[in-house]
Amino acid sequence: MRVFYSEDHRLHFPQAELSGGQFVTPFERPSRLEYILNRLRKRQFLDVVAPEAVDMAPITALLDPGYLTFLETAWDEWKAAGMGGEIIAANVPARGMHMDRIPENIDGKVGYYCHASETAITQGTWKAALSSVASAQAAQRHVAAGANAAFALCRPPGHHATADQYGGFCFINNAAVTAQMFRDSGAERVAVLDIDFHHGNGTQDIFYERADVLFASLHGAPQQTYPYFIGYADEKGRGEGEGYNFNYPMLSGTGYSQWSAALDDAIAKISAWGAEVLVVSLGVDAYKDDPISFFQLESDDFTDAGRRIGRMKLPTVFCMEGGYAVEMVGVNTVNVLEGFAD
Ligand code: Q9C
Ligand code: ZN
Repeated sequence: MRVFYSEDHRLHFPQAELSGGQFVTPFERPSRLEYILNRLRKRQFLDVVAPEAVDMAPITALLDPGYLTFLETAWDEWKAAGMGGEIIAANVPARGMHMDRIPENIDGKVGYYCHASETAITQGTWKAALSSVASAQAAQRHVAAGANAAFALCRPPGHHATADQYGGFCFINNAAVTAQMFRDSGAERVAVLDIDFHHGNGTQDIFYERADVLFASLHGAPQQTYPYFIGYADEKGRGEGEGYNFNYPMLSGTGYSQWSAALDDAIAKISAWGAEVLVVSLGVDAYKDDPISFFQLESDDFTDAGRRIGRMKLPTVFCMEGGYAVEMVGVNTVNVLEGFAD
């Protein structure tokens, strides 16, 4: 399986994440990818290539152009306004306020385009986010050209980013861009399967009213974890999209028997629908020792999950999402890929 990876992810390394009332070293850090690359090498995934330059056209077509301009210019505006440190959202539109009037002041704009203040923007964030989506695009082209699978080793991750909001360590929704590119290259039915521990709110939102991209997500129940305000089982899509969104929220302590039953159900939905291609939002934070999650998956369970996904026999792009038990993030990620290829 070919792996697409850009060194430019390093340009995004915030010093601080607001976590439990304190600033901590961000959980989403560059070393995550070192562990994954080392494990790939060890397990003979030697076909690792840098992506070509990002193709902006499918990104501006799918996402909000004002949001993209904001991401591109936010750092300079923040500095020009005389603010130090890193960009952190402090004021967000809440119940009873205007949701659709964009402030002029950069501090206000940050709140408008952000949904969770743990995620900081730094000088290199925009370039890193573009390099991340470039890997997803290269993986999509590789599979559209006939490969049966590819792994986009994306960082920063993407599934929490909507068309016009960042948060949850995500800025550009790599999996959503990948799915749309499959549609543009002729696939009629594209499925996105999100096995990251957290609900893929961004991907759900982008395709919520569409019947051509089916979304299924296995995740921690929103009453117990981020993103808290979305991810319930009764969110089934809207309008034309009704019946094409499947959420599997699960409570703290969930182990592989329950998790894999949800996976099997999602796989059955995707297969019954007749998906032609699959995009997997591959987070491995369902692991038992993940520092910010509460499922109980063992490393071998990831191999088994990959095997179940592989039995669909669909052309597949894996996009890296979360996973923060840094020593094991490599093993668990590569286990999914090995199970898939079995
Ligand atoms: N104090 C992904 O896995 N909450 N994003 C962090 C830590 C946000 C996770 C809580 C979690 C975002 C891609
Ligand atoms: Zn996650």
